[in-house]
Amino acid sequence: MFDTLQEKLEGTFQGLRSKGTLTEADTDVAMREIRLALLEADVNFKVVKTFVATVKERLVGEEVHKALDAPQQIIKIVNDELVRLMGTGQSKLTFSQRGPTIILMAGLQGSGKTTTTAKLAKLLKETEGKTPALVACDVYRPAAIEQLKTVGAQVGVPVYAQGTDADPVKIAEWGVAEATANGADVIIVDTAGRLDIDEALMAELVGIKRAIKPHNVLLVLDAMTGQEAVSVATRFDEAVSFDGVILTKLDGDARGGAALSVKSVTGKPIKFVALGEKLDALEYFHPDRMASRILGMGDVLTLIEKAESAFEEDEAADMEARLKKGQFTFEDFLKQMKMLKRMGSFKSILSMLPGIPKEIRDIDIDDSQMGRVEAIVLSMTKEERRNPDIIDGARRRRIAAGSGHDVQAVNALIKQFADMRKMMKMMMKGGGKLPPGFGGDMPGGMPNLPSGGQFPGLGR
Ligand SMILES: Nc1nc2c(ncn2[C@@H]2O[C@H](COP(=O)(O)OP(=O)(O)OP(=O)(O)O)[C@@H](O)[C@H]2O)c(=O)[nH]1
Ligand SMILES: [Mg+2]
Repeated sequence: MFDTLQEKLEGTFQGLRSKGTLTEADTDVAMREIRLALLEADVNFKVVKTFVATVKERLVGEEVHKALDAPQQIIKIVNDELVRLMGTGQSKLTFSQRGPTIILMAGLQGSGKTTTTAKLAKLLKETEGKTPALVACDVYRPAAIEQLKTVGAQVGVPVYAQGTDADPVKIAEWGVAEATANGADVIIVDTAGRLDIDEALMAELVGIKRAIKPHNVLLVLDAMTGQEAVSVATRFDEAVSFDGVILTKLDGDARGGAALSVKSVTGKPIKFVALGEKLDALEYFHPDRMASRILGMGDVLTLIEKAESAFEEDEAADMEARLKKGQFTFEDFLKQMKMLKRMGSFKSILSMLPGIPKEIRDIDIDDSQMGRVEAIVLSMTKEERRNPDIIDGARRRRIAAGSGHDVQAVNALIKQFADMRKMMKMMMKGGGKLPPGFGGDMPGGMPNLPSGGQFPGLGR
């Protein structure tokens, strides 16, 4: 699903992440790529235009978050805006307070109404503990009623049908009454498909709607039809007015345009998505999850969120200032370790970062090593942590004894720390940022983890 879009955006973000800082030109290129990717994914051009404008505006105006570097900012904003585009929050069905909840299904021929009717019954039965029933109002195709009976049986819900001679409006009224009498608390009415917006059939749909007063009119849209789906939605809305959309066939090579445009163009939320022919392939629609799926980087976003919450902005600014002056101390180091711990194990952090070679992901990083380093640093006095230069032989022996490690371990840690400080100072003098990668991207300069080895005491 969304493969092309995902690939394109992934490429764009990969390019961004390989840079430490972004120039205005970098950002322009990225925005152009995002715009093209969306257009190619068949997103309505007006939607794309507004989308790109909003992202740009936020990039310029946004208070820059300290814990995020420029590429991360863009990813976060694009993600936020994708979520907003598809609707904020999950959109639920309206359940009736008194009597059964009635759902009317509408849509073009072959969009997936009948299949989805059964899927929805199954979903509501299983996740909401409902007792659904189905009503067959498609009298134009003899096989349609049989089809609904078959899928209904497969999901274990009764199907109310009267054959092909009766009037669909009458069938709907009768079916709802019967199903109610028999104890159904959700009644889903399947209707005939239209090849195109057909006046007579549309009038019939309006008639059914008037007769049974559904709590939810759901439009079933085939995501494979791309932008066409959006114009279908607009026209259906004008004719019958619906409450929400079910997007089907998202498992195919749908380019995603419909998912991304329909809410924005019609104002009606996507309530469910269907991802296959099987009767359990229906899911509630979560805009946030869909955005991560499209960006193909749910994990990166999780990481960004974690970094945001773990790192106090003031702390970061403080640390950065000291770092620039070459005054990074064991105290700062301790703070960073605490932050790292809050974010999870080294390994889980590595696994969340994109672009980390597999060999490095697979390195067995022992978090207890971190514990050892911490123990040594904690055995230092405040004075020693602030001013490592005073740590002479006697002090080293005391620290070793206090931390339960030998003097060699203390020596190694202090040496590596000194090297790291020298390196940071050099880089800061060069006016540059720390090297890209996790460490370098964090203000305050985490030692550069992915390229390994620099973490004092880890012995690599
Ligand atoms: N791959 C895939 N196929 C689907 C999905 N939903 C429905 N289909 C298939 O699409 C075809 C049409 O589905 P139906 O449920 O008969 O569509 P309909 O809207 O009831 O069609 P009419 O009654 O003719 O208007 C069937 O072959 C379904 O199996 C989906 O999410 N993914
Ligand atoms: Mg059908």
